[in-house]
Amino acid sequence: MDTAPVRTAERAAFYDELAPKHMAPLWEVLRALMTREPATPCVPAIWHYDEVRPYLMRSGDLITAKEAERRVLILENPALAGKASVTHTLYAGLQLILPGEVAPAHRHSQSALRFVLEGKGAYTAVDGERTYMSPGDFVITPSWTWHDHGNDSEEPMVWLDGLDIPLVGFLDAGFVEPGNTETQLVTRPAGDSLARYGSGLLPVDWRPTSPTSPVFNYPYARTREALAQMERQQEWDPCHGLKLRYVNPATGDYAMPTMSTFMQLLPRGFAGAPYRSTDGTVFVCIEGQGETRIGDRTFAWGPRDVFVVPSWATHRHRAVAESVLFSFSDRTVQEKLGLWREARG
Ligand code: 1HN
Repeated sequence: MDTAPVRTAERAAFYDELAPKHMAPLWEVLRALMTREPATPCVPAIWHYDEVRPYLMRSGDLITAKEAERRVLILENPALAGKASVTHTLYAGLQLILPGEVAPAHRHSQSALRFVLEGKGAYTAVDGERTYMSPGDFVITPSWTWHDHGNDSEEPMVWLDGLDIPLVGFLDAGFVEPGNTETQLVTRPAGDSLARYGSGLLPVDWRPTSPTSPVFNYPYARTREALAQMERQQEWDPCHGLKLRYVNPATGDYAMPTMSTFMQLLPRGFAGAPYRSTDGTVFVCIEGQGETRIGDRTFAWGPRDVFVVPSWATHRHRAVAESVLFSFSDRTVQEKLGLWREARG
């Protein structure tokens, strides 16, 4: 299994005969098809917010949110240039919406998550309900739901978009439909979903009709409060510090069917143990300061910086100040398929 068979002249001639018949010898490619361990071409990378923000603001001078439909700068894995992918399965981008702007309604099979980085008071509307967003909020646009964004505030608003675009593309399962109105009709008051489904209660006769969480904004204030309360127990995971996963309150499963999302607290001075898992992961710092060593490279991060850890890359986090990291990956998909693995040390 370790060395390829010799490519004799006779064999090569045979392969040449196979090609026009749309056939190929497996034994020539087996070692590339199946590797002892995941061998992703993806590389680690970081986008420092201070460096990226001026480009985002320049895009704001060049095109309106309406003309662009979504004014986003894609964060591409350096090894996947031109592929609109931050990992093989995930897309990431930074979206800017300026005061008074609207990003028109549409819907698509791809699921989206938003993680708010800057600004306060712009909204995203999902299925007739607007949610007003603040930094650190984790907001969901479920598959095939109408959604539009608007900024009624006085400040630019920036969030990180995470979508399952490459995964859905690989499955050839994507549909998109433009809305026939720019802004969808508001049919429910802001905060309705969170009260209805996110208060440790559920409407008595309600049954889920979708695998996505019925809560579509997980406000940072609540998440931070949970972390602050739990921190008092001083129970730290050697690799993750204190790490929570976002859940669908109706099922206990991850909040979204194709992307897992997490929030973790690293105490000041935390020096994490090495860890790796098969889900390439995008991290965003929302508070604090630290660094993550990925393979043999070290990436220093601070608030609003985004970095990506490829599948099966050994990494360890350190925190100079108490830090909070949001992250997302395709872990839920891998778990469902019985593929997900992790290793410590
Ligand atoms: C999209 O619809 C949004 O709704 C963001 O905000 C990013 C990237 C590619 C295709 C559709 C949004 C997107 C997107």
